[in-house]
Amino acid sequence: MFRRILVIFIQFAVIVSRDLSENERASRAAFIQRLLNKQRNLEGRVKLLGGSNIFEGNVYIYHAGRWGAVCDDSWDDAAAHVVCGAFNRTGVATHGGQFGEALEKYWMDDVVCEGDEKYLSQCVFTGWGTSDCEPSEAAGVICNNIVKSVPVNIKRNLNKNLHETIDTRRTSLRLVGGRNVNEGRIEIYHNGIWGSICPDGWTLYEASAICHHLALGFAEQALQTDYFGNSKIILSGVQCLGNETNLFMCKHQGLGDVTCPGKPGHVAAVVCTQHLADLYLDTSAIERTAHLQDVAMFQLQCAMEENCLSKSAYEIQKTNPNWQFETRRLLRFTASSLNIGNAEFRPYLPKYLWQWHLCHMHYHSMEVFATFDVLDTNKKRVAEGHKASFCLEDNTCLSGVERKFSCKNYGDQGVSVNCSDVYQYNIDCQWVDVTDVVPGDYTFKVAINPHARVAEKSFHNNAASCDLRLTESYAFVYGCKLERP
Ligand SMILES: *[C@@H]1O[C@H](CO)[C@@H](O)[C@H](O)[C@H]1NC(C)=O
Ligand SMILES: *[C@@H]1O[C@H](CO)[C@@H](O)[C@H](O)[C@H]1NC(C)=O
Ligand SMILES: *[C@@H]1O[C@H](CO)[C@@H](O)[C@H](O)[C@H]1NC(C)=O
Ligand SMILES: [Ca+2]
Repeated sequence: MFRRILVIFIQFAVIVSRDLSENERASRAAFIQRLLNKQRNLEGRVKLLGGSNIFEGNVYIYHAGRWGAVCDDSWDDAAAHVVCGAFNRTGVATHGGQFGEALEKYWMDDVVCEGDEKYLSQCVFTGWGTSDCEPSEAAGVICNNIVKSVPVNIKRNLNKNLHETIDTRRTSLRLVGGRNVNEGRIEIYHNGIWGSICPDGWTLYEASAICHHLALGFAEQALQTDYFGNSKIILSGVQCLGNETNLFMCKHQGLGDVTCPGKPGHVAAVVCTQHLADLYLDTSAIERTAHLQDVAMFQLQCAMEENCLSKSAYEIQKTNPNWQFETRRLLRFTASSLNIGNAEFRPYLPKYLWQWHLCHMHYHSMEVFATFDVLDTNKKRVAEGHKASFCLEDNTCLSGVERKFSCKNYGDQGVSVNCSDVYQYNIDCQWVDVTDVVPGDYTFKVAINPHARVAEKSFHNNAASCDLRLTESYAFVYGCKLERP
């Protein structure tokens, strides 16, 4: 029966296409054009499904003509911020298919956002369709009811230094509601009242300025919570670099009667400590070891699985039957970081969430531990390599210090005080794929703990910004300066 209908349908279709008039042809072409335009307009769009309204649900993103789900590995509130930003709202992340299993194949995995990206596709992720997640690992968001008055990316430009808008001699700061003097919500005294700080965009950078200001050491946690109680919010849009000695050196958006997106009752809070790790990136090791190497793609299969090559490599793999014999040009270098703090550096994820990577036969404990970028003179990124921490361990230690952390046998991961975690230039993925970069002068950037996921005493020694001269045959990296990621 079905077959018969099908046969009739095909005959019908053949007749129709044979007898198309010019007009019909034109209208059909227009229809296809509209379809293609629609696909192009939808590219990168997100929608939320499975929630009780259109502002919550599992996240689906449109790419290359179809909708796909997002896996919840590394999914957090910064990503939710980006998704909800499309509705001019803020939001929180949900995990483990809170709104049901993923209904489509995964388009994205290991998504790491800064929070101020305009589109989800601008965040770092493993690459379109590269995911080994189960349908139960769908990532979702719950966007808040509060409509943001100003989109995040515009807000950043409106910020002013706090010391320009307040009389710092009549303003003070205190922690309230903590279990001890080192923690609590932050209250600021202004115009005769003590008020709280809006927690929107509150990170370890802002928390660091608070702990420095109050002479309580360093920021261990930056919290957006009502756990320590709350009071009227009188300061919003606070943005710090993290090295300020007091809050007044930071930027802010509103003071007094302010609007604050986010969960009602939640305010900015901190936990300060005297004991923290502090990774110090060795710039001389980068300058000394950077060099080019041409490698055949058949030697890079593991690296391809871990997404360590640029997009063109994956296109070649798809379109060229002899892709194994193509070569990639890699800028290899050694990244070494010494813990100069007074506490161990421990991975962001607890051990049970570490991922076993079959190709390299070890666990990954932090999704993005380091980022490497090549920027042109307009600061446009022309090549990037992002690398999960293969494994954090004590590779070398100063004399008299014993190695404690080792990656062997599901060992504990971390970096001890006065020990270095070293990624030698000759290990897989310790490179930037510069195959598509034309010779010229560039900036080469390396950053460790780039999203400040793990607390450190200072983040201003976590990144190196270097000059890179690329010619047809060699690479020269020089003039590295330490800075914040
Ligand atoms: C978000 O705000 C911008 C600027 O105020 C506006 O142009 C845009 O239409 C708004 N979007 C939504 C979904 O409300
Ligand atoms: C903080 O770091 C920035 C560079 O990231 C620098 O320009 C500034 O002077 C530093 N501020 C302090 C107080 O050290
Ligand atoms: C680390 O090295 C510094 C400088 O060499 C030294 O002052 C400090 O005591 C060492 N700390 C530990 C825990 O070994
Ligand atoms: Ca550091």
